Amino acid sequence: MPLVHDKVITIERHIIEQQERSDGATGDFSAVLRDLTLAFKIINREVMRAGLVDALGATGTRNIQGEMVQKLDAFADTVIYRAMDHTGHLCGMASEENADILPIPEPYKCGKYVLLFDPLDGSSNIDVNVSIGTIFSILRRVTPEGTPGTLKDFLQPGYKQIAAGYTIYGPSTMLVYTAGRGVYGFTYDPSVGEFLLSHDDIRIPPHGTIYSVNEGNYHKWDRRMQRYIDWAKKDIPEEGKKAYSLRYIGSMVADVHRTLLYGGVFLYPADIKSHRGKLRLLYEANPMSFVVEQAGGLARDGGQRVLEILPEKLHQRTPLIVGSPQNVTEVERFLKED
Ligand code: AHM
Ligand code: MG
Repeated sequence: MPLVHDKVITIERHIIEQQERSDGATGDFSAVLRDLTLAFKIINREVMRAGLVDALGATGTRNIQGEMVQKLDAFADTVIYRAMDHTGHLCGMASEENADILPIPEPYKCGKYVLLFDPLDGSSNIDVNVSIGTIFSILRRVTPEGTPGTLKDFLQPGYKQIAAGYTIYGPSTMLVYTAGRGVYGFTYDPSVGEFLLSHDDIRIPPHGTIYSVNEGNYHKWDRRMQRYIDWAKKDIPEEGKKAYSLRYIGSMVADVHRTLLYGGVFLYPADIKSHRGKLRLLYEANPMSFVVEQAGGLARDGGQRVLEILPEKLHQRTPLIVGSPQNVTEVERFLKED
């Protein structure tokens, strides 16, 4: 793997360097990120050997969304909780797999932050060996310190996130994060057990020629969304436009990661069956939108900036249009037409 630096930078070193550049940083927040990377390494180990052990397949129970819980989802959910519950930095957690807030157990101290996560996104892809990922979002609490976190601490708009990111378990495992000062990508080197900086200051291309959407939902979409997709597929010589390519993995982490690096747009629109789309605002849309915006992209719900949506419920869903600024603006142009 070619290194972008003349020195080898681990994620730990990078987090510390970022912390030193921010005024008044106490190190608590850096510790949260560092503790999280341990959980990601453990999940990565299980994902990588999932084919060898009896870890694949469903547990037989359904989660809060009514979907079958996969064994690895349950494992990842527990690993993150257990890696973070005793650190003294969090006052609560919330996961896509659990109906309610996950409290910090006695006798551990309640800290300044809350953590929200989707332990294994794209879990329907587990059994067919396709990339999956973990998504996380960190907010500073708004209720008094020292007490257990409440719903108020979690229901904050996305622009309040102080860090967010994802780990993608694919041909190689990568961790991509932002703490509000650019986006950085680290590739996991299993031989030394470290995430090493491989993608410094990621910038999304201003325009791309890939659209990514579950087009099987075409007939359930609003006609304006249908018109955009029809347009995306066309060669329009007088506009100098060539037909865009379609790429859809069905793992948001993988689809958005590709969009971040190659440009283009990822969409999960509302439809006549799901009026608010499919993706969860707090566990999926907000963290991925924060990353993409920090890389110079845009993230909208079809009417407003995703990061400005005021959440009302933990498991709230939102339509999502995220990617290169010019592509997202193109989609919005179609959505505004009659
Ligand atoms: P999950 O969190 O249950 O895995 O669901 C979210 C996933 C996203 O990764 C992906 O973008 C989307 O669901 C795919 O949905 P669909 O199968 O409707 O295209
Ligand atoms: Mg998910």
